[in-house]
Amino acid sequence: MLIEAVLGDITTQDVDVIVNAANSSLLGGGGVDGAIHAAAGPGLLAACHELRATTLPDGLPVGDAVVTPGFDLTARWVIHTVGPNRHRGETDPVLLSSCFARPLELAVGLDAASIAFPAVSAGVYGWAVEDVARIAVGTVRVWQEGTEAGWTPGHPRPHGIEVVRFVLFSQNALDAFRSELDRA
Ligand code: AR6
Repeated sequence: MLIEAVLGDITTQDVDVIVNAANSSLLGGGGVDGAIHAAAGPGLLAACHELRATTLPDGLPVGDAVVTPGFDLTARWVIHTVGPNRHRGETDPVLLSSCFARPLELAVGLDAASIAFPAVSAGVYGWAVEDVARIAVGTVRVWQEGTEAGWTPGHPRPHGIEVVRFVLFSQNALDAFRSELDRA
């Protein structure tokens, strides 16, 4: 499984799944959330309204994740997660770690081979991008080790994920993720 970091716009990534840094309402916002809704078209907002009307009447809890189709995006699926908001005192790294682990679990259930993440909580929600990078890269590595424990090549793979891509919107964020990836 390749774990990589690139500079770019997550909405144009040619991957099976992109992850959205949403809010609990799931009904849109600014930042990467606004960009994903704009690129996916109105079907995405309608799907989010449907989730709120059915399985998520109180919204999506912080650290959890939910799947919708990708509509007009190249990505087949969007996995929406809600990062912890430092401005509301949500400083527990376990909550942020869950924003990377839960989408990976859901992506396995979708038979996805590739998934792209933004720097969840590093914008409006006020986390330092260095902290997000450390938690994100650490979580993906721990998830991979746990999932592949006991697997020997030649036997069926425990998951189909081949590429985990962090898509960063600034050079500063890219540097933070690359420096974590360079750590052995
Ligand atoms: N592609 C990749 N990364 C992006 C893009 C893009 N097109 N646009 C912004 N980023 P934020 P949060 C980066 O604020 O901190 C929304 O209003 C951005 O530079 O989008 O989790 C939601 O509705 C930053 O590094 O998400 C919530 O209310 C990172 O994505 C709230 O913001 C995350 O910034 C969530 O705040």
